[in-house]
Amino acid sequence: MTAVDAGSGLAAEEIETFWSEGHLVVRGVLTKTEAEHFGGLIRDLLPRGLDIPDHWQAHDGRIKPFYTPGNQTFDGPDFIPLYQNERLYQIMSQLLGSPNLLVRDGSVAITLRNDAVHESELSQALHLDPAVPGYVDEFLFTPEELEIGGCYYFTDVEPGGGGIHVVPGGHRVVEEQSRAVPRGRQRYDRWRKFAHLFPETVEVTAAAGDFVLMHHLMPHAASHNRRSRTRLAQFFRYGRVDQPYRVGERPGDGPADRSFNDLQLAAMSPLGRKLLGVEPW
Ligand SMILES: O=C(O)CCC(=O)C(=O)O
Ligand SMILES: [Fe+2]
Repeated sequence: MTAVDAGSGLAAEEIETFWSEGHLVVRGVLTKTEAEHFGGLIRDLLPRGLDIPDHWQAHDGRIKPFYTPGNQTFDGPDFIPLYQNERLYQIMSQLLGSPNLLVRDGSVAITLRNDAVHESELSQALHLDPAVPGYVDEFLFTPEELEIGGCYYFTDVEPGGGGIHVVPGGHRVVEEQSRAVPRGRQRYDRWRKFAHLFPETVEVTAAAGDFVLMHHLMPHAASHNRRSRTRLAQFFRYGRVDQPYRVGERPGDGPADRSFNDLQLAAMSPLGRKLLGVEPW
């Protein structure tokens, strides 16, 4: 598994690895203390009585909390530092070729041990989370269209520990397969039924505080956690402010009229205010 230290931006060969593999582990974006802190916030989302709210999702030991019904974005004041992390921002702007970025998503996953025997180690269908709305016929493959997402691990994820699965180089196959036909964005039922193209996947193991970077056309899926340690993760996606599609149009978008209260605003740095769209770049 390719991994780099987050001390500064990525080196030229690390950037090359990201473009060729479509994923990269950036080590130590958070300190161990920070990872423990944010992991604690996620543990605290679980109701003390362990009754999983009706509006949350729970599949095969993977619990997906919802902040409010229909809304997976955890962007309360305590979570704001993760959106505006300086090192992650630096890396994202290197890869996206612009300092002027926006951040979205903020969904959380808690993957508990699951001993059930399944045909596949994946607990989700292999899927893309593309930054291109489903009604669009063609991907543009421009830097403006690109989104780079991924997740923080707040716990150490060892093999079989519920790590996200990816397909090294899979984003390039998605591009080739889309370019090969007219209306490539619509291929394989809008790129929702393509698992047969990728029989092999790789689990991304990493440590608490690492960030798993992923190209938005990277095929990926959650996996069963066969270990005692619960996997805690939170997902973020960065794109350029000149992205052709607006908030509210793309898969995974929340409502277009996103607004923040005084406590959220108080937690935002000058960078965070721009990344979260409160102030223009
Ligand atoms: O939890 C994971 O490892 C992956 C989750 C994911 O890709 C999703 O929910 O879209
Ligand atoms: Fe996903």
